[in-house]
Amino acid sequence: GGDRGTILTWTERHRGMYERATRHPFILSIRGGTVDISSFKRWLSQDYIFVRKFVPFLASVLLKTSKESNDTSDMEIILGGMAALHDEISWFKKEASKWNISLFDIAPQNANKEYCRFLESLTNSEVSYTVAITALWAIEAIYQESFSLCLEEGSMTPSELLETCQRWGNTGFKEYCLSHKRIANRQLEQASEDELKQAEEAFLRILEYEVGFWNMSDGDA
Ligand code: HMH
Repeated sequence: GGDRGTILTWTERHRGMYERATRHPFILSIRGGTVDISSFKRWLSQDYIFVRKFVPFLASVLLKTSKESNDTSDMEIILGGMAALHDEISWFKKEASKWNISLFDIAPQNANKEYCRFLESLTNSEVSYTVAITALWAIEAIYQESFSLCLEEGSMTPSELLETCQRWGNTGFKEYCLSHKRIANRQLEQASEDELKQAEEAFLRILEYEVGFWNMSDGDA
């Protein structure tokens, strides 16, 4: 806790796991220019399924915001995320057609199913706004950190993957993630011990699910 913020304390406490989620071999292969395109296509297809399930999760966060937040600007931030998600779904369709992927007949893999089931469990009205916004921050921040690595100077990201990396690696998305982090830290500052425990637990589970998600790109998962 304290002035540094709970999120920073947790990312430091679980640094190893955090780095496994944000510097996964799949991401490093994009960054290094050696990515296997069939891995990329597998990731893209699975992520489309995930993003569709992410919509009701974000809607549940919006609902919790309206009921539990004391700061009216929170709602605008989440609502902005909803608009961005609408755009994202169109982008997935366009990107899939660029790679000749049909989005209609994709079977979700187990790691994806488990992650989506966890997302659904977070939509429960008994899950507090504090826990939900912490989870939302973690889910978005992992993608933001991962894909921004692929845009850093010296990275050798293939040009046909730059648009994907910019989708989550751009500065606007970084700002969006920082807004979630600020809200989460503010909520966690006032949270009970029990709620803190639940939020940290959700954070850890998300790190594990994200690693499992990246692992699917490998094809043997
Ligand atoms: C698996 N995690 C996964 N997919 C995403 N699109 C994001 C996070 C970010 O929205």
